[in-house]
Amino acid sequence: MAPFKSGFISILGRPNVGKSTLFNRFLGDKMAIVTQTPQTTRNRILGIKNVEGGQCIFLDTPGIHERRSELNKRMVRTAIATGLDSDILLFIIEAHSPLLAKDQPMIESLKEGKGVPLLGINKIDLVRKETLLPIIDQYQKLHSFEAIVPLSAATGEGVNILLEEILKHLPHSPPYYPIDIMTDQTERFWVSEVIREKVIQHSYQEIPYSTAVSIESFKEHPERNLVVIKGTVHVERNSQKKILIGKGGQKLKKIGEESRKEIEAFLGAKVFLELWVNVEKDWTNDPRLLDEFGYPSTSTHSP
Ligand SMILES: Nc1nc2c(ncn2[C@@H]2O[C@H](COP(=O)(O)OP(=O)(O)OP(=O)(O)O)[C@@H](O)[C@H]2O)c(=O)[nH]1
Ligand SMILES: [Mg+2]
Repeated sequence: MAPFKSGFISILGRPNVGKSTLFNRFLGDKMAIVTQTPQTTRNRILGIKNVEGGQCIFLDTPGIHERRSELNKRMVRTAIATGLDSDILLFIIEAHSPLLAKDQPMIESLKEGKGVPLLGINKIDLVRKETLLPIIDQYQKLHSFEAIVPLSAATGEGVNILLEEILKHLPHSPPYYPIDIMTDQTERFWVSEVIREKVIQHSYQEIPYSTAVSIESFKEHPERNLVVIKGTVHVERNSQKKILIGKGGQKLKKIGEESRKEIEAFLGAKVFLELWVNVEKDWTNDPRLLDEFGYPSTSTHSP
């Protein structure tokens, strides 16, 4: 019998290329939030897929981008540190807008990692197949990728081929996690992320970049199959608070309703969700608030 394989696969790339969509597709479940707005993912998110003879530990990461605020810096540091520490570095680019010049520094900064580099060209559902060859050619020259796989995380096309490549390059190792563990994230974190997703989907312009969600209380009442959750959406300015609450509180109500439905389905319980909006001036540059809201500075392997 072939020896067991297990290892860590980091999914890396610029914002909005479809890393979280692919992560969820690999895992067959919504474990990371997805929006049409760049810079959605802010933490490294771990998801485990057990296959015959192997265990893949996928790590979704924040998109690598220019660093403006302290939050941006911490997000990018998290992505780089995760990449440097993993067995396989899965870079993702978009088929319809490959940006070699912007991907180059990102790939350079991760070259000192010990992991096997793979490239996934995502969103092929948006392009004609003949546009792919020149992209493959360009990226092959950029780095010695062990495999380059065109795919669509949205439709699933090519995802199994990519999974086979991952399994091929996964190191021999006993499993890192017991078979019944799917993630290391808490229910509280997942709930805060779902609320943040709805906030982003319902807000415009600069607001998505300025919101954080904290869960003040999470009380389970098993006898009534009920969970009572109190959450706060933090924004940076009063004007943002106004927009988020909306006329007569309509927008916040809609965000709350959509979040509640999804949380109920996930927890398999009735949920009472209370949401508040709080203004924390310039929290995206405040180290103390960043720590408090769940974006600690990762000191290892910083670029
Ligand atoms: N057409 C198409 N859209 C996709 C595909 N994969 C992802 N998307 C869309 O691209 C957008 C961004 O997807 P995400 O998965 O959030 O991207 P991300 O790379 O995780 O983004 P950040 O977390 O911001 O770095 C969403 O609107 C997705 O629905 C794909 O294969 N085809
Ligand atoms: Mg993401």
